[in-house]
Amino acid sequence: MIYMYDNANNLTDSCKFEENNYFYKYGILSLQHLATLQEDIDKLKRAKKLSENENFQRSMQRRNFEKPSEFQEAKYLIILARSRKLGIINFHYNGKKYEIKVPPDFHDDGVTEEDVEKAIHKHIIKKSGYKIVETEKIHLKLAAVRSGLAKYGRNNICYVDGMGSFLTLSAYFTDYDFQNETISELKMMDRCEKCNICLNKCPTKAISKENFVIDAGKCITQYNEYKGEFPKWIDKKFHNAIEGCLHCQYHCPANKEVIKDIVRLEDITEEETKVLLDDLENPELLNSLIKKIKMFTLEDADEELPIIKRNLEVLIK
Ligand code: B12
Ligand code: SF4
Ligand code: SF4
Repeated sequence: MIYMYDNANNLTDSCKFEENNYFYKYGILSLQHLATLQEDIDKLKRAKKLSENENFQRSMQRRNFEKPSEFQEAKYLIILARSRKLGIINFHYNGKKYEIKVPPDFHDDGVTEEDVEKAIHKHIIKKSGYKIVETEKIHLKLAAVRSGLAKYGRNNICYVDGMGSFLTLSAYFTDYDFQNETISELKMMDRCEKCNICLNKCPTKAISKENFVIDAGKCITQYNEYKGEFPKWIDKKFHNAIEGCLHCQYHCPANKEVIKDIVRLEDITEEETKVLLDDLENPELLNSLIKKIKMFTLEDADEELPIIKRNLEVLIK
């Protein structure tokens, strides 16, 4: 694992830790600042800067910065970044080998929610008697930036020193009192001022200079993560990953080092690819395919396999 600290932001050494060879960094935010974060979002809504895309709007409606009613004793939010690796997987099909990218947060790296919670108690809280409650309801990038953990890239994704943008964010309410009221400004990385690579590489022009928030209705991920036919305006050539899209991160200079550290997933054999693409009946091969791609479990296969099949078809057929 390549892991560099360039100390470009205000983080102290105590805000990073390693557990079982996985790297974490965290920020904290006093709940006194929740209203400020909500106002950041509301301002964007009032200025009509957000995409009208239905899926995106549904996701926005589910999110807010309210303290959970069942945990009124909560005092702080812990925002955690866990470094992730780009995955590569070879699909063999009709005598050819296709090397396909699996974005960092789309394949299971074996770390469970329980592992992460244990690591938080061990490395962050450090004392017994305190509770943490995970929340997926908040806008995680905004909380990460406002806590000083991350900065935005022009591509609207968060960057953490040493991890680039290859990370998973999570957040936890806690009753532990960090006695720190600091809140950081909304910041874009300095290097983005003189760089437009992501803007130019985005095949659908979802990134623009006029609106810092991407046009979520134009982002490929909005379509290839879910079931259904691709809209006609998404050219087949635009697709570049088994799910999600990597164009605005792959070519980013802030990811130059982390991109070298890939994880090679096990090759998918001709027969296994045929189970997926040509509906070859074989439960055993289907099982081994699911285990190798590490993107979902057998229980979710009915939902997920048609998505992977459709995505792979545009990449290799
Ligand atoms: C909805 C969603 C999507 C939507 C919309 C994406 C978006 N940009 O909002 C879609 C499906 C398109 C999507 C795509 C992806 N997503 Co997504 N997504 C989410 C989700 C569920 C909510 C995001 C959200 O709140 N968006 C709303 C916007 C308004 O929030 P925001 O960008 O933070 O808004 C602030 C800034 O824009 C800023 N701002 C506004 N103007 C200005 C001006 C300046 C100068 C500055 C500095 C700031 C600034 O202020 C806003 C707040 O006031 C989060 C999980 C979560 N619970 O948060 C994951 C999440 C953001 N996604 C994630 C990932 C990895 C992705 C993909 C990279 C996946 C992939 N490989 O394909 C792509 C990236 C696309 C992109 N370029 O952003 C990660 C991001 C990790 C990281 N490194 O940042 C998250 C956090 C999931 C996770 N648990 O880790 N995603
Ligand atoms: S490609 Fe350039 S502009 Fe885009 S996020 Fe990376 S450094 Fe910033
Ligand atoms: S993930 Fe792909 S489509 Fe979405 S903004 Fe980035 S480059 Fe554009």
